[in-house]
Amino acid sequence: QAGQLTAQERLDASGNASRALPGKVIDVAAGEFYFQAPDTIQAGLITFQLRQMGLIRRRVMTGGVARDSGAAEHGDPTRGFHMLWIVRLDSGRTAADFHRAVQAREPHKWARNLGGPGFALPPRTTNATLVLKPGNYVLTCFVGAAREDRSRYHLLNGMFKALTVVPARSAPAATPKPDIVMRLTGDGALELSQQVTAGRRLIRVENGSAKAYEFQIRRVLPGRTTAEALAWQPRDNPTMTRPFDPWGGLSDVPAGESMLTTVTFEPGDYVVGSSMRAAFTVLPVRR
Ligand SMILES: [Cu+2]
Repeated sequence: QAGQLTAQERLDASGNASRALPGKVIDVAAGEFYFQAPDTIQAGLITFQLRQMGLIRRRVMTGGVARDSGAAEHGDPTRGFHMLWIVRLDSGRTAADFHRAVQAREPHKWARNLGGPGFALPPRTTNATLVLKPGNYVLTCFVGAAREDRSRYHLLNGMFKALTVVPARSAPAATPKPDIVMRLTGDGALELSQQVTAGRRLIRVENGSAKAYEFQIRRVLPGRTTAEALAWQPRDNPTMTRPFDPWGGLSDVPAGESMLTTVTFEPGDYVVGSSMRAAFTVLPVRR
């Protein structure tokens, strides 16, 4: 589908959009099964920008394979589907300790999941903005964690990378004020601070519930309806073409916390919410 990209998508794909993202922008590329990212960064306001570099990107760019099955390979429907979680480690713990503990199914209270950027159909990228203190971190992908077959668990397949955050040499950038606040309430409703108009918008996603929240933005495809997008389930895949494109979002917003993400909306219909909770809200975006 490469020929159908908008000018904005080409901008996003080329990385030029990172100039408009808050704080220091850290580019993270994800594929099977690796992250490419810096080893060391300075503390402060950081935006992680996640690019898909693996099989799903190759398939979308060549356009030859059905977009719906773009992440599937070897019978694994999420093999090429990657998100980023930033995990903060207590002092003295390493990324190798973290990997070992997960592999051995040992408790690891010394590792705290901060969330991160979610998935968008490439060449679109996703991003998450947060303030990082000096310390040891791990960049990882928890896709496949819930599956019985642990060979499908991306972290255990090597998708983790140590990140050291060192004290900053200059004053940190201030956290910018969001354009829109989307708040998940304790009863699972998503409340928006205002209507969304087309353009680049900084969204603060607040999780007022007691569980981590995967936040997804899906753009309803032209000719398809929001009702179809709301009703669609992954199991519909073989019989019903996916009625939306994954447009952006966050892998996790921890319970009781919030996270910032910058999203460029084109006019059209979107649904926002979480497939983990089977709860989506219709979001019409006008000029
Ligand atoms: Cu992954």
